[in-house]
Amino acid sequence: MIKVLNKALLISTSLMLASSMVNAQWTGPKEKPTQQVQLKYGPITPAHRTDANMEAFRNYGLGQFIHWGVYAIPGNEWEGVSARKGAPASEWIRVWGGPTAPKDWKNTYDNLYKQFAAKDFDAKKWAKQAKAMGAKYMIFTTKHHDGFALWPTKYSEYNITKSPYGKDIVKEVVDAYTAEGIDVYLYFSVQEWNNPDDIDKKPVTSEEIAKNDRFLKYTRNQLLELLKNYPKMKGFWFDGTWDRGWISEPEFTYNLEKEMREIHPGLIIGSRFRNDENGARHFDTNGKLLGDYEQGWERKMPQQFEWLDGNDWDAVMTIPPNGWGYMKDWSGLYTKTTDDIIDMLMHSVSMNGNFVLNFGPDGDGNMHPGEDKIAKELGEWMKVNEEAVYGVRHADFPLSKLGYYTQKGENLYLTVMNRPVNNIVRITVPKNAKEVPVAAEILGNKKALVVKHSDVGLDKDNNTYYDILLPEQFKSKRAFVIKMKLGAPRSKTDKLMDAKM
Ligand code: FHN
Repeated sequence: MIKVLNKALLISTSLMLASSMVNAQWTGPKEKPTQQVQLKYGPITPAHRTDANMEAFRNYGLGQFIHWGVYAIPGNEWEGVSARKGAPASEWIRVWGGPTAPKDWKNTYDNLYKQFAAKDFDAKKWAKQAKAMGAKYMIFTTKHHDGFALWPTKYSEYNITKSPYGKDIVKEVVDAYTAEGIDVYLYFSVQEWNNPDDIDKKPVTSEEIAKNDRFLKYTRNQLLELLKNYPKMKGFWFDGTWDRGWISEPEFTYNLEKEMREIHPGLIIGSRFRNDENGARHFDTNGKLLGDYEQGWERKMPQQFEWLDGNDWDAVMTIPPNGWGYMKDWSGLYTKTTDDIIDMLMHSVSMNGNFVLNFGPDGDGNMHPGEDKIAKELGEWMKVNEEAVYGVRHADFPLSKLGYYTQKGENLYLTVMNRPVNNIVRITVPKNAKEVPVAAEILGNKKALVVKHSDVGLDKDNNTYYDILLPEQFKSKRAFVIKMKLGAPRSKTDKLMDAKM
């Protein structure tokens, strides 16, 4: 019977995930509504906030996500049996169903907090590692879908004070990262699997209405508590807001967003917090972004800059294909390499987004050795190349097959992912450009590179070309960055006779 129920839950969970993917509009160009309607619960903050907090968000470039909670104890397996085929992700292990699920698993899971001793947890060590990796902000799971709060909340018994660890983990994280100059954002799942008041449906009966009301009140209390307890935090990273009870209360969530912003001026909230009165999420019925940045780029990358429609955004990424919480066993899975991560980081920043790399520490508080390796290698790369990552913007140059452009004022950066075999890095520049590459060097190697105007003379071509010559003896095992100085063109692009056809 339990197995049947587990299976049903797993199927409904997968359907829910699948349907949220189908409804998602962020995987391609967004269709703009043809008409604008009057809305009561549209955006609260102006599009493209320009205050200091939002400017800081725009300049982060690289962030760290940490998923930590009682799901770290099993690490996607239990008593030698893997949950890989039975749970959608390691931090979703509570919903493990099907033939491999342990007997009475949910009950076992709900008692795991009694083993959460976190004996090696050292927030300062995590923060130092994040700093060395080059992260400028971090997002920390205060409470995931299982409902276990890592702070001593007054509003639920299911919290860290009941575990053997006992101390306020959220405070330790906020303090340690802030001390390292890394801004902290609090991840908060609205949906709670083990909360009987979370009905995950539009309430209809008086009992459902009472439950949902209690659940909304409880969520508000916890959020205001987090704001009060951790005033150094910069924003919330919401999740689980696909909850149908939550979606059914747009007036409540609208007022709550206003209230939180009043309590914590400058607060940054992404597009996952709430929906409008028609249930539109991320973007309201008029196509306007709900929140300060687009928060739908989870394990995905925009192919075209235009898809982003000028919005701020972040991409959050796992190292294994999926699985945000600790996964003991990475064998048989493709785990992203440091080169993959550098590629996605530069892809993101070249399109005005931040890239956030996820870490899932084990139940003792240690990062996975694979995460340690990537953090170290990425940090080494960032040390040399950070100038092409922090505070940069999309560069309005034709795309290069060789890598990603970023720009800061008169400096244009090309992160070379694909080195040409002839060592000639060709930069395509519109013929009418007022600014073209006039000098170049490789970051980490101050020697000036030769820059030549190569007016190839292709008929009907709107572009001209600048060639940067890489020294043959220059070797690099990873992507490298060419920093170019932009200036007025020093040579003319010849107007040739059009080819007669
Ligand atoms: O269901 C969660 C998942 O476990 C994880 O926390 C990710 C992180 O972005 N968010 C949800 C899925 O969108």
